[in-house]
Amino acid sequence: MTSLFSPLQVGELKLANRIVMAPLTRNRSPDAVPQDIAVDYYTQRATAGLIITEATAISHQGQGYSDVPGLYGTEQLDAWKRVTDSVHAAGGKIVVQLWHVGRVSHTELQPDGGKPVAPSAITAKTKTVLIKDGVPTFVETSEPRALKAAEIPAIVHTYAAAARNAVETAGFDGVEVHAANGYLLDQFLKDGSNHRTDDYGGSIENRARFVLEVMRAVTDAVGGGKTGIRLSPVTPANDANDSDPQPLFDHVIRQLATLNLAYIHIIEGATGGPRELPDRPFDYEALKAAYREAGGRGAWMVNNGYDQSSAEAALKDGDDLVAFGKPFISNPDLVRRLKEGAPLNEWDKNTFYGGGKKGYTDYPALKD
Ligand code: 8OZ
Repeated sequence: MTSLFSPLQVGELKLANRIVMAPLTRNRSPDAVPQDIAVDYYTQRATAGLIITEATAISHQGQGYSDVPGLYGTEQLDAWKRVTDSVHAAGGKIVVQLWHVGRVSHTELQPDGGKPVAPSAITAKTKTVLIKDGVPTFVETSEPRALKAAEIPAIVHTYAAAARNAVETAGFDGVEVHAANGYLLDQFLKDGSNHRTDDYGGSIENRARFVLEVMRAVTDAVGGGKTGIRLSPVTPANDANDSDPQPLFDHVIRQLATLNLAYIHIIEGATGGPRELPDRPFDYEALKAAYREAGGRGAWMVNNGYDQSSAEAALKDGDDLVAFGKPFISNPDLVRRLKEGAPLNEWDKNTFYGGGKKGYTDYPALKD
């Protein structure tokens, strides 16, 4: 019988179990460079079937928070290589999450202090984090400017270049395109943030064009078997909103089915909140069925507030992988703890974002 501890071939990746470490923003990379403590942090968690790194900017323009890592400079790539070498030596698999925040940014974080970019010049009703003198401070996001259609091909190219560098230079086993949580690609998908009247706005086909161009470019660069995508059909995170998400994501998932992806990663409900939202209903089973009907064979990964018993129930319902977030922050050996039925360490949310080892690499593993 399949359990969380059964291995699974996911695209080109052979995973030891079905327990995935979800991407978790930790704001401990000054100048966008992961530090030595990041090597320890990820290595401590290498028994996860798959580690998905924290969201990692594909370009300076794609940055929206202080001290989040990047993939666009030699020093960043070299630092990530130390992480991947160490995770591999510990027997783990690790993919990097490719991130462009779009309008969820601040002029202070942008090249030359410019406006963040977005599908339309609509400010997100959300906050970002600037770290000042080591203290994380929440600030309103800045007013963005609408991207010109002529600027989009360069961003598509930047995603592909980041993917290629991630695999060829930084040694990642693959990449996950972050198309969730109200960031750039999600902003294009959803009509609350996309008011464009060109080929990238209006109809569902037009709003989905950008993310599908990115997915084709990334899979051309590194192969579908090394590529996943994260979607969040109804999350309100970062002011994301669509008037009719079911047909939108039905279209997206059917197109993705043609790309031979390693996996599809779905955030159910509100990111970090309830999986069911009464005012934003969504049929995830129908989404999965549409993917399979359209020929999609990638692994189906679910995320958001799962525990061991709901995760086992998800596998029974035909999901393939379950991503755990906060439990992995406080339990480096989460896989072993679940397997042995051992108690879990509690997490301290005061040390989620920013800082050093405390709340990062000092959560204890079980003793032998
Ligand atoms: C928490 C804080 C900052 C960013 C996401 C990348 O929600 C994030 C993120 C989460 O996807």
